[in-house]
Amino acid sequence: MKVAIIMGSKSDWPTMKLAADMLDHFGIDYETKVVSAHRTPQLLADFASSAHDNGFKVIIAGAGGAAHLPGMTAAFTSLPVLGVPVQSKALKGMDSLLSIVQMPKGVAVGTLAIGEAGAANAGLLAAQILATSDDALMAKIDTFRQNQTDTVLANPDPSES
Ligand code: RP5
Repeated sequence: MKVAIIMGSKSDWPTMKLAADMLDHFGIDYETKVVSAHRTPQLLADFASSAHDNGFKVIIAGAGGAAHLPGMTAAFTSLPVLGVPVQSKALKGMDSLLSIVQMPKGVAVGTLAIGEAGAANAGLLAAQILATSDDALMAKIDTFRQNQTDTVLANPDPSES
């Protein structure tokens, strides 16, 4: 497994599935797991501190509300951690975003957008990180981006479907 997709609760899966879908698109191996900073803190410590030895290259961590999972994961590993603020009911994900993005200097989390766009882009960014040492994967990402550009340019009229 090259990428770990962890999340604070099963309820995060409909959002975090978009990260998995993106990795599927590029044929990248990944593992998905519920790891909660608050409900299973020892599991988080064990998982994050052994992630490098277990072969992971990138960790995507999604959580909502008081979203400490990405930051605490980054505290236990030097692997790149991509944080996805899951949209919360009470504060629409602003709580998640601010909990994840304001890391203290010296411990980095790459924070993505709130919700599904952030999850999909976390998968894309993980692929781009892996592609720095994988030319075939870089070519797949170039193709993905070109297809996206071509689709927009081929459909310039916003009133047509
Ligand atoms: C966080 O609390 C999870 O990441 C989730 O977004 C939120 C709510 O969790 P549940 O109460 O739905 O399990 O830890």
